[in-house]
Amino acid sequence: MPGSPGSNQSISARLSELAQHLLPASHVAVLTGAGISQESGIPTFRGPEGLWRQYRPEELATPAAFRQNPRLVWEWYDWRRCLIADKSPNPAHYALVALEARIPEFTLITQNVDGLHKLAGSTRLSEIHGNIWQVRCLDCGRVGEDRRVPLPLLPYCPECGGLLRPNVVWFGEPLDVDILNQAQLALQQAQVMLVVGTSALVQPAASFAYWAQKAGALIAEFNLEPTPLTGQVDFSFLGMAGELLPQLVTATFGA
Ligand code: BV8
Ligand code: ZN
Repeated sequence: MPGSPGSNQSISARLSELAQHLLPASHVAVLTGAGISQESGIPTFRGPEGLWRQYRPEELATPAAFRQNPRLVWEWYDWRRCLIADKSPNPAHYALVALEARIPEFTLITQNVDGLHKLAGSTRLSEIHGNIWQVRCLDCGRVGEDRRVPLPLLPYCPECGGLLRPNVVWFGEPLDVDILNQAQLALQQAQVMLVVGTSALVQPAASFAYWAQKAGALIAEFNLEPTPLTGQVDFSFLGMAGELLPQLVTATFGA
């Protein structure tokens, strides 16, 4: 299999091989995870310095945890918001903006809630797990942006006074059905799919590459380490997304 993990071709030769598939592609889908923001200084979930390290996801990123202890859950999200507030997109985010400008039907599906893809200028963007800068009212359902750092210990709805929650998808919560349908369509139509910086553990996002591959897409994974996906992909690039993705853009469209 070309460019597969075992091949001893150089990375630039494998990137050029992938570029030959990317250049003529009219439909491209990209899935990103926390790894694409790691070089911006935002800890990933499951890495050694991971966000989940201090806490277990089941303890915090669930509706039950919020019902039981909204203060603790908000403390964790507020700590993450303060951490993210002064971080900027890195070359990997900008490389995807460059691809979006050059590929007719480009869809970026992100699991990240940090908002860095939007900040970098991505517009064909689907934030399937929500956005940490948005809040949702438990009473009137109002969704709005709230960029206060820090937040009041418990934030309340400016409209009705109801308790606010982060507008993100927690474990055990379904993804927005329209967003999921849009993603599924993009994955069905993709000729090439890039999977960047995700441990491919959380469903349904971890199945997206299989869906695309079944529909005929060529799959390229970019990660620091192998994942459950690596054995199935057409190209596996082990390295920093902030280095590899700009090299892919240059290999495909020139400097
Ligand atoms: C649902 C938002 C159904 C909140 C997140 C048993 C089997 C299968 C599934 C389940 C199961 N039990 C429960 C489930 C379902 C569950 C699930 O998948 N659990 C897993 C843990 C087994 N899924 C759900 O609950 C989903 N909903 O299934 O609903 C349903 C249907 C109808 C009605 C009711 C219910 C909802 C899941 C969404 C959870 N929300 N986040 C928040 O952020 O606080 S998940 C969170 O982890 C992130 O959003 C992200 O999506 C996810 C995965 O993390 P990654 O992004 O992959 O990050 P990670 O740290 O893991 O990995 C980073 C990677 O980057 C590493 O590989 C690393 O090597 C690499 N990297 C690091 N640096 C770099 C790099 N790569 C390149 N360059 C670098 N520089
Ligand atoms: Zn309200």
